[in-house]
Amino acid sequence: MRTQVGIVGAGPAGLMLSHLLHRQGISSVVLESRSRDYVEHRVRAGVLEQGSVDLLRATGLGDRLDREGLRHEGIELRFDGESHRVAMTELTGRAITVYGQQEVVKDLIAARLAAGGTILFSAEATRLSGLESPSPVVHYRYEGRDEELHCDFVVGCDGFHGVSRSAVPDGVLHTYERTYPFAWLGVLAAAAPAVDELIYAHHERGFALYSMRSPEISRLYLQVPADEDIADWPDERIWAELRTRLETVPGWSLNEGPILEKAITPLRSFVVEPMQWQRLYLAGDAVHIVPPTGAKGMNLALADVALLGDAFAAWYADGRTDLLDDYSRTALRRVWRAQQFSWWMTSMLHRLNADDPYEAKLQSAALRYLTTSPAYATSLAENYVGLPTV
Ligand code: RFL
Ligand code: PHB
Repeated sequence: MRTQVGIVGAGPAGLMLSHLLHRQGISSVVLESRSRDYVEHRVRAGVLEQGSVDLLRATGLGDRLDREGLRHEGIELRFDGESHRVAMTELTGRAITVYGQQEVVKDLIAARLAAGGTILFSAEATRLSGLESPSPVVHYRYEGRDEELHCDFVVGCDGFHGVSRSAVPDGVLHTYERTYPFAWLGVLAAAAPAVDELIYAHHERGFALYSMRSPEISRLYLQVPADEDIADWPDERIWAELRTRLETVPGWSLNEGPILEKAITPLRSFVVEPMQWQRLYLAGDAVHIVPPTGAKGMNLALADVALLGDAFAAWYADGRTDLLDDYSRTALRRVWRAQQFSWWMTSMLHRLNADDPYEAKLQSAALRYLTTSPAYATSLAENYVGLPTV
């Protein structure tokens, strides 16, 4: 098979890139190791920055998003038995939209297939070759056979555990990394959210987050130790811990309901530089991971491929190489801004070290400062809703 841009991975990055290229008249094929049903039901991110919403709308993907997405103009911080609202829209003029990642993925798949696009599901890329030539190849397994996808460029959008990054020879890429001694236990529950806005709670037993997906579905997270086993968390234990960490404000209580899904995700900060080698471009979780506390992962994936869409358009229209050459440098500015913000939010809100009361005092001081200083609160707000330029 031959195409102009070969894309590995049908997450938000790969699908959005294929959609953007199609709008520029550039052909692409997306190879995805999982089934369509699997990727459309994988519960992950939920927060879209203003810039991501603008991109989805501008490219014809705003209909269901505008009907079902929940626009939020603030978030709530809970700590030391108090609650404080960060008025994001008042402070920045911008807002976030809560709309599940799997809904973005469903909309993108539907748009690509309606436009005659090619997404091969259950097609696992096994290796890349010829990246130094004008005609690189993605080798993949499909329906029990070894196949080849020949293209002009390969874009690795295959997430943290993908194969694309490893096609770059040793010594070219630099890795910057931090692992945290804790993870998030996330649940999806059939319970009406008890609030209109997200609650980020700092508690002596650990961080908790109250989020949502719709007027009927709540999404909740608990900080747990990194090596925690989900089998040790029966539903009743999860609700009890959520009540302890979130019901710290008089007169406020959670709505409970059947737990539909639960999983534990380790927290990690990770960046690989540069984001390109020869005819291979890397985007999204394949080259950078942020801890979810800043809600940046999916937004960064979309921002990367927005740059790539323009860069390929310039190359195919006029043979211009400047945008492709600048891709890594330009993308990394936003990546590192998000790294710093996500690390800061994570450090401020989690239980870091039980033996170090000094750290807990610093966290309280930072949280209190957010409630009294519009400048500090604006810094949080403008990063959270997404900076237009970085
Ligand atoms: P994805 O979504 O991981 O997609 C990669 C795709 O590549 C496929 N793949 C392969 N396909 C073919 N051949 C191979 N060899 C392949 N190897 C892998 C995989 O099956 C998959 O379909 O990466 P992408 O597109 O870069 O998107 C990144 C986002 O998924 C991720 O950053 C976010 O989910 C992170 N994240 C959040 N981001 C936000 O912006 N806001 C949030 O509120 C937010 N919350 C979260 C999150 C991630 C979480 N988890 C579970 C990791 C909350 C959680 C709990
Ligand atoms: C979510 O709704 O899944 C969510 C919201 C905010 C975060 C992370 C995840 O910071």
